Amino acid sequence: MRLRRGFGSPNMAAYMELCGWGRYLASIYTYGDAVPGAYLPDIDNAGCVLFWGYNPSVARLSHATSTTAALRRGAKLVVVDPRRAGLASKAHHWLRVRPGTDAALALALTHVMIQRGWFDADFVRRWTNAPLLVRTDTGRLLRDDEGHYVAWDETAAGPVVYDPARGHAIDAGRLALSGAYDVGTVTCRPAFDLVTEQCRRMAPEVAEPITGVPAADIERTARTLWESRPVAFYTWSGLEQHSNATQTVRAIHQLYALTGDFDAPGGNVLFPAVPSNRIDGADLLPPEQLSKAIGVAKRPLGPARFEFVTGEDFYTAALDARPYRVRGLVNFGADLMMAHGDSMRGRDALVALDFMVHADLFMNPTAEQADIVLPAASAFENEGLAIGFEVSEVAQSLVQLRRPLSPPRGEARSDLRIIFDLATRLGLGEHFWHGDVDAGLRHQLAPSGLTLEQLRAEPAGIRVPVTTRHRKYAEPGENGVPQGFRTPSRKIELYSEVLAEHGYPPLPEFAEPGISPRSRPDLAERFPLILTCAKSLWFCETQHRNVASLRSRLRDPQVELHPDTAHARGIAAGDWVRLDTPHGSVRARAKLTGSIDPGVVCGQHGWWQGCDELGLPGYPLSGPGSANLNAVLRQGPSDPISGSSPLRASVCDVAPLSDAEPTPD
Ligand SMILES: Nc1nc2c(c(=O)[nH]1)N[C@H]1C(S)=C(S)[C@@H](COP(=O)(O)OP(=O)(O)OC[C@H]3O[C@@H](n4cnc5c(=O)[nH]c(N)nc54)[C@H](O)[C@@H]3O)O[C@H]1N2
Ligand SMILES: Nc1nc2c(c(=O)[nH]1)N[C@H]1C(S)=C(S)[C@@H](COP(=O)(O)OP(=O)(O)OC[C@H]3O[C@@H](n4cnc5c(=O)[nH]c(N)nc54)[C@H](O)[C@@H]3O)O[C@H]1N2
Ligand SMILES: [Mo]
Repeated sequence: MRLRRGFGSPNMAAYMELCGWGRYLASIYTYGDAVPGAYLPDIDNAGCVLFWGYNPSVARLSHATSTTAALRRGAKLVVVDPRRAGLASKAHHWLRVRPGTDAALALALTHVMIQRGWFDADFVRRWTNAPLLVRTDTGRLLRDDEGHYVAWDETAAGPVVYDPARGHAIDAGRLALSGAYDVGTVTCRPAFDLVTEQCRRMAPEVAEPITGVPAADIERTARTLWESRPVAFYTWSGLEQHSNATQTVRAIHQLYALTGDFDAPGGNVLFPAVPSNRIDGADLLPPEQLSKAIGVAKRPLGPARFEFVTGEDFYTAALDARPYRVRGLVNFGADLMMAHGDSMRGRDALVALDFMVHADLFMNPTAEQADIVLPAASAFENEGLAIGFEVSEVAQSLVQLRRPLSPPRGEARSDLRIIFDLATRLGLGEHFWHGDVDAGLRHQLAPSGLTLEQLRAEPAGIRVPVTTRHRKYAEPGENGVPQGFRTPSRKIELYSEVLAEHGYPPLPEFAEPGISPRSRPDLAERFPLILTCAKSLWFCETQHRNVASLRSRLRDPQVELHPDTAHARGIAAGDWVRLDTPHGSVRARAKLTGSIDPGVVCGQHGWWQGCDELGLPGYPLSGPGSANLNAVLRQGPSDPISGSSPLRASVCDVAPLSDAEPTPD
């Protein structure tokens, strides 16, 4: 980031829109902070853990371990996942949602909570913008002459102004959450009244045929969420790779706000951090470069606002010169072609570049397109500084400078070394401590009070005591007014005026996935099944198929399907099958599982590499013999806010691999 900004580019290309932007943007426009990115589930103290599109048994073992401990002490667990994966088998409620319909489920749960009074009305009045009045004529928040918000005082039966800088003029407990009120010539309703109405339209009986989750389970789950508070939640890539990703996570945030557990013990808490200096060069990018971020015109609230370019927009810039032609790429590790949908368009985009550098441990399909490949040393060959380990107060207090386990091989250098040397040769040495990596680390560490020497002497790490403060939003800020949240209203914004101003729905809504049997009946006959995907326990993303000890655990790409779906197509367990989408076919072995919906199949991305030691094949990037799921998925229609690609709710069919198509073995 520091090199990019020092160089002057506002364009960071990666794949955060496939596992991060949806929830980040949704929470920035709701809480003003990243939830769960920064506000993490306090699983150790939770009464109920909610995992939504997240399988920590594969993805993050520390969360799985603490959840198992929480279950042992009597906490409840709710898992929302189309598959009965990981902890879903231990969950009190496992909701088998149809891929991409999670927003409908969240709205239905919220409806039950509101209707039954299973929500923290006091918190909602005081800390969310639910009491603010919305004009029925324009659908926008009512403002007084000075531009301040207005709410309705139930006791005085009249309007009352809310100025974020001064706080509420009256006790917020008096503010109306429902009803219609005439203010001057306009009829207005508290935002919460609109939330209630919106959720009522998605009552459990309505949501059942959309989501596949029985109405009675929705009712029971809502009860558990309320009765087992505090609720701690986490969402991840199950919700990200969708055309409706941001609104879906907004709907979950709305639900979560109703519990009142935000930043409360056992809820989602911002754990303190050991103080350190920022080193991402935030001040180095000339401000005028920001408006040149690729994608900022198309999605002004999206990743480009934060200097990230989505894969889709990157390819379009490289191939179609929109908004301008991208000519060069300096890439550290990212296997863009394998990671993004439409791998072949990705290859064409990289080919169209004038110049590309790639730093990696191994050659991968993306690296093959580079003009220069720089060999990077692995994490195990480098020193690694970590200031805090995210998941709990205890983990956050640890600072570690990990020792290398062995020297780098050949000409390989650490990424830091490569970056510092590149910077120096580009004339940016002044921003890079003149090439001295240790000096950079010392700068980063300075506020912690620790030195590199102390850390080198204690390779297991040193603890710097930190203390968690809860409900920081209630702490007094200027003039003794509670500081609230980092949103325009300083409240949790159930109604987002920012979204409304940019033409997006101000309240979370469900939109059918862009490619599904319901939204594309024209495709449904030929491709009747819904295709989603999930990570593998044995490999990280598109890596590691070359490592014999891992590949021996999972030799071939897999697709999970229901036995009825398989039998109807003459497929037996372990058979090689052809996975057909509107964009082509790839192969995988059938894994039968009775717990998946017969209309849903789950594939794996990332298969390209062979394993010489086991004599197992690699697979072409696309075309006959390919096992690359992303060759037959597309980057659009993407999420209008985050630009996320619909990799987890598209359509397909499955067929036995015919004799004319030889299997890899
Ligand atoms: N072992 C291992 N660990 C990893 C990784 C890895 O590749 N391997 N990758 C790392 C990275 S980069 C990331 S981003 C994280 C991701 O971590 P996770 O998000 O936990 O990873 P997944 O298993 O892909 O997805 C979680 C669950 O989402 C479900 N899912 C699929 N579609 C939907 C849907 O429409 N709705 C809902 N509610 N659920 C759905 C899947 O069935 C899956 O069980 O893992 C990290 N950790
Ligand atoms: N269909 C589908 N597509 C997906 C996903 C999905 O669930 N389904 N998941 C998406 C997600 S969440 C992500 S994060 C992306 C992952 O996208 P990828 O880019 O495939 O990520 P990785 O496989 O983790 O690593 C890529 C490269 O980093 C290299 N590498 C490892 N360590 C280092 C290092 O220390 N330095 C350097 N320079 N290189 C290193 C590896 O050798 C590898 O070549 O894929 C996305 N694509
Ligand atoms: Mo990811």
